[in-house]
Amino acid sequence: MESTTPGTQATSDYVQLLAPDGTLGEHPDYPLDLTPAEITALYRDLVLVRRFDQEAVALQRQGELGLWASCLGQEAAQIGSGRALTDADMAFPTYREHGVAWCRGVDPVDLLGMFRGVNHGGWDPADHNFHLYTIVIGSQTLHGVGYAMGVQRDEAEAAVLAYLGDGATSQGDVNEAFVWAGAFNAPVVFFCQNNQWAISAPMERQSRIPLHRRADGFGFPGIRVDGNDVFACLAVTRKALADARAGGGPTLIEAYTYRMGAHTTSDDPTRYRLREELEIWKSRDPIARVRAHITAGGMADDQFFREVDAEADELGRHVRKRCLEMPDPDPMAMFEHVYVDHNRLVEEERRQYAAYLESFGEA
Ligand SMILES: Cc1ncc(C[n+]2csc(CCOP(=O)(O)OP(=O)(O)O)c2C)c(N)n1
Ligand SMILES: [Mg+2]
Repeated sequence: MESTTPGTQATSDYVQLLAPDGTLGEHPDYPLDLTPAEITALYRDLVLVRRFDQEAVALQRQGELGLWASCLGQEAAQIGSGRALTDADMAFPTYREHGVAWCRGVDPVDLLGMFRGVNHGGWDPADHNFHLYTIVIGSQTLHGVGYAMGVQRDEAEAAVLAYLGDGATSQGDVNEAFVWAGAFNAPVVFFCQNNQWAISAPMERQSRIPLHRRADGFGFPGIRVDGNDVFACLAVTRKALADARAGGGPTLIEAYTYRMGAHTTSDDPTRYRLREELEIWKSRDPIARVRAHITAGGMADDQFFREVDAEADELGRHVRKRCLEMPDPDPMAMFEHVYVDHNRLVEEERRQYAAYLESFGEA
């Protein structure tokens, strides 16, 4: 069995290119040749997404959002995998993939709508090849496999990236998705962010073996990557997606990372996990190591870092302003798009509700 203390597990069994101190290594199977401009662009992505996420947490604390699921600590896993996608690829997120949404060009403000309770989604998946957030644990992996089987039948030059959490690997839907993906050799990559926790359930309660080894039983490769290393996540996901596009079938990627914040703003992690664990993971911060690498390589000066920070603060202000300006939906809109055709029951409910609203009218 794995170590019983999350965060202290040996980390030598995963693909890592960028060490926590910013030292760049190599891996024979995952070469990555990034220009300084590409590296500083990844840094900017990481910082802006963290700042956006921080603003969303603050908005929830001030009562402007009903709930928020923070991606703090998981930025490298999300930016690395998200930047591996081509425009034609399709991504299926959970509810925490704000960094992937960023890579797909979804306006961050649109991520807030559902959490503010003013819409049921916020963007058109077809505009960004980024599906709506899915809160039902694991079901998006089935949607992803179905989509991938369509891609396969269209003989399109594309692959699917389906996200899931460590807890989701215990879900029936996910195992069924793995069976179908394997049996049909579907062009899908499962990207599991093992953030060590499923709300208060630790990783040890999900599996006796490392999650990436689950793939063996379904007949496709599984690989573990340092989920706090944006370079490694990019290189490993790029290769898996390229294999899928080339007819090589599915891959399960386990991005070994950590949920630095609460499960959601409704959760209090101090009730079930130790402060020391958080400290261990702080030393593996996904942003600090990229900054150290940029600085050591002389790729940018202080002014660059100041500009990125200023841009991040501007993004925070912008998101806050636009969130507060979001119009409340028309209450009657809930009766629209329920059925394609006329439905007697829905019409009756619509009439009753309109009368109820009118009863407040002129009083
Ligand atoms: C089918 C289903 N069962 C239970 C829940 C309640 N639930 C919400 S999040 C969660 C834990 C998910 O953990 P994990 O897959 O590790 O993802 P993480 O939140 O850590 O990103 C659970 C059980 C749900 N949303 N859907
Ligand atoms: Mg988890």
